[in-house]
Amino acid sequence: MFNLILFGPPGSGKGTQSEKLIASYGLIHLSTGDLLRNEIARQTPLGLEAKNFMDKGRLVPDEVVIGMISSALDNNPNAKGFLFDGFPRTAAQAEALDKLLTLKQTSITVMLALEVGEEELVQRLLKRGKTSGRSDDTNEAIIRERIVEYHNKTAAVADYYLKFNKVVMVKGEGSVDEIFAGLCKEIDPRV
Ligand code: B4P
Repeated sequence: MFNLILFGPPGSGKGTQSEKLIASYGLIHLSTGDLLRNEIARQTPLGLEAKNFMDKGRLVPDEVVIGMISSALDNNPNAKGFLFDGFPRTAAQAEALDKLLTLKQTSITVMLALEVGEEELVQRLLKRGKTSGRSDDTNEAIIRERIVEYHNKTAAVADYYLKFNKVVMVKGEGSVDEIFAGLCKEIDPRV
């Protein structure tokens, strides 16, 4: 199996590039952000709990997202590989993911980490906020809080995979197609 983590700060292009990558490589796309927004849209108890955190720019509790990913893995027994988008976001989530994949006799192949400067991130998210209807994209203070959460809790996830020599940095600024080409260059020799 080929299992890819697409990593990077909020607004770095994970969702944008994931759409192109799943079309090219036939991976199952697991985006915790999309799964959570789906729960919110359906007004489930999990969604109502998650919304409280997301609207403030905070991460949703680990047990909530780990449970969602565990179910999603079980629901796709014949996948040829997974693209994890926005997950893991904490060291605890990374450890839980490794355990879940070990149970399935597989592991993470590589983490591709998109590098984008902070002001570019803020501008991209504010621009998306004008049309997306996403409450976490419209307020600059909340966007900056998401970036603080990233530095405090999520950046450590790259350190976790660095120990296993699985992290590759990829330039995340430029056109969507240029960035996609940079990602494919790293994936092609590994699939
Ligand atoms: P996510 O849904 O994961 O999304 P995101 O951080 O907003 O960023 P993404 O990286 O996917 O966006 P993209 O750049 O593609 O998270 C939302 C929230 O959910 C989190 O804050 C958290 O509360 C919660 N959550 C999710 N997963 C969690 C977890 N595992 N644990 C705990 N909480 C979790 O797009 C940004 C914009 O940039 C778009 O408008 C796009 O068009 C634009 N863009 C993309 N590429 C560009 C380029 N090359 N040039 C210019 N603009 C570009």
